[in-house]
Amino acid sequence: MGILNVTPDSFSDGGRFARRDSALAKAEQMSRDGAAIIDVGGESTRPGAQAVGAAEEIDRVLPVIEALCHVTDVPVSIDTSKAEVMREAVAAGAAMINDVRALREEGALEAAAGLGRPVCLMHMQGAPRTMQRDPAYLDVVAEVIEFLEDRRDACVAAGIDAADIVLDPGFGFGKSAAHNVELLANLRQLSALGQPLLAGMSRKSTLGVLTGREVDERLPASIAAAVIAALNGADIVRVHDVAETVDAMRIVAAVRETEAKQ
Ligand code: PT1
Repeated sequence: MGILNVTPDSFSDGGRFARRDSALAKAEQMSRDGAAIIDVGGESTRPGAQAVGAAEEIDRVLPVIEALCHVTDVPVSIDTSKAEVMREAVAAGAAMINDVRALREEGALEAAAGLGRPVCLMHMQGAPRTMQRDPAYLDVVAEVIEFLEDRRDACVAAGIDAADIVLDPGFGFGKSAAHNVELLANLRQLSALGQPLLAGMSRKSTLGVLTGREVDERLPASIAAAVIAALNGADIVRVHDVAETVDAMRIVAAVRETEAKQ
């Protein structure tokens, strides 16, 4: 899954057409590089980020999703927590809903159930603006599993097909570096829920803590994290650097195939 941020801080703003064209060019490159999904997001949810209104979010992502769905067959995922954005994005062609708040916002669960698209449910402790202040758990792995199981069950009760539910531990969302490492090491335990897993660690601050590297120097660490996630059961990895990660996943796949034959 290639990341396509359509937030003001991700573009040196030359206006909305420049924003749309620049996003499209990036998406087309990711699809040539082998992305299986392109994840379009108009709300920054990284630590410290401010909330954004639905109208502003729609204004950012809709032109990109519309244009993108015309020029590529790669499924587009909409990274949002808002019911209205989900509806508009799916009407414009989005194939999947990725919600870092696991459909807990008002109306989101009903909207997603009505749209009949696969959903990704992510774990987060707190809210983006404040979640890194003092993240605390008794047992981070057990608590993330319990949360995801509850949200999965709520989605099934609301009418979402269990086969359409992807789960994500939410690396970096209300978690210390040690919490994130513990989740990565124990990702296999989440497979017991029986759902596909998504992992997103690309360029995140935990990789900075572990390597001492700035955000634009975290590609090797990001690839290592993606490989470990894949070996520990992740079905989808959400990344900035698609070409490099696809190469790494080819090695994982080759080893997997050999193991399966033994
Ligand atoms: C994610 C994810 C996401 N991450 C899913 N969607 C972000 N399903 C946005 C940092 O510590 O992991 N899974 N959508 C981006 N969020 C962050 C969080 C970015 C933490 C950076 C950090 O640097």
